[in-house]
Amino acid sequence: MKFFTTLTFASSLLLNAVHGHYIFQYLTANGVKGAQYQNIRMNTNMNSPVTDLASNDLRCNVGGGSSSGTTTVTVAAGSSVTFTADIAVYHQGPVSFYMTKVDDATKADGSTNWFKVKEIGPTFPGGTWNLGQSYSVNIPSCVTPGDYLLRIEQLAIHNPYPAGIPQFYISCAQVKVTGGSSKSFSGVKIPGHVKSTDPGYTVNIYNNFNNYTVPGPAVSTC
Ligand SMILES: *[C@@H]1O[C@H](CO)[C@@H](O)[C@H](O)[C@H]1NC(C)=O
Ligand SMILES: [Cu+2]
Repeated sequence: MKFFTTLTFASSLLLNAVHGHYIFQYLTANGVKGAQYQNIRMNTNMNSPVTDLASNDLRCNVGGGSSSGTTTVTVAAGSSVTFTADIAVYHQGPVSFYMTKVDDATKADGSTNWFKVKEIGPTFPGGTWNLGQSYSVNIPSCVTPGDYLLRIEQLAIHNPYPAGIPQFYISCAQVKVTGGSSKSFSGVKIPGHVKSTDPGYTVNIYNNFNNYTVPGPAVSTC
């Protein structure tokens, strides 16, 4: 058993090194695509995913707990922003977007409450996932103006669970929202937003896959 564990670990390290995982590195806001990591916090874990459901790295990826040179981009409430990865997403799974209201996006560590603003699940029949290189989200039109961390999460299902542990591919953008209204959403803490018992986390997507609930809280709407 020990042998197999070690072997599996070693081969997954090898796999991570060999196949290039996708990292969301670019943010398009106001119709302008920013430079690499200009408005997205840089990670320090190469292209490895986060898999520990209790880790603070689930907030903004490993190394993304501080801004380290990333600047904050001003965006209007209601406008569309897009995250673009270096290569297209190829592991099947849902995409979610979260926001957290902060005093200063360049200083925030993501320990404040996060609310979900959009989720992209599979389409049925067939259970087809939206795999792409760019994913867009509208900043809700009703949010309180000010600084936010805006987070994308792609949860790569690795069946069968629990031998295959889902992988989180995460990036956080720093935005300053203008306009809007005065709505504030209660939100949830990260880590803690996804549980190891969530059907959308443990599901086998190759066997009787007829419905799917994206993990995390319900989408907050205006
Ligand atoms: C599919 O629906 C059933 C019945 O409501 C539910 O028990 C199950 O957890 C759902 N599966 C997923 C993956 O969301
Ligand atoms: Cu992989």
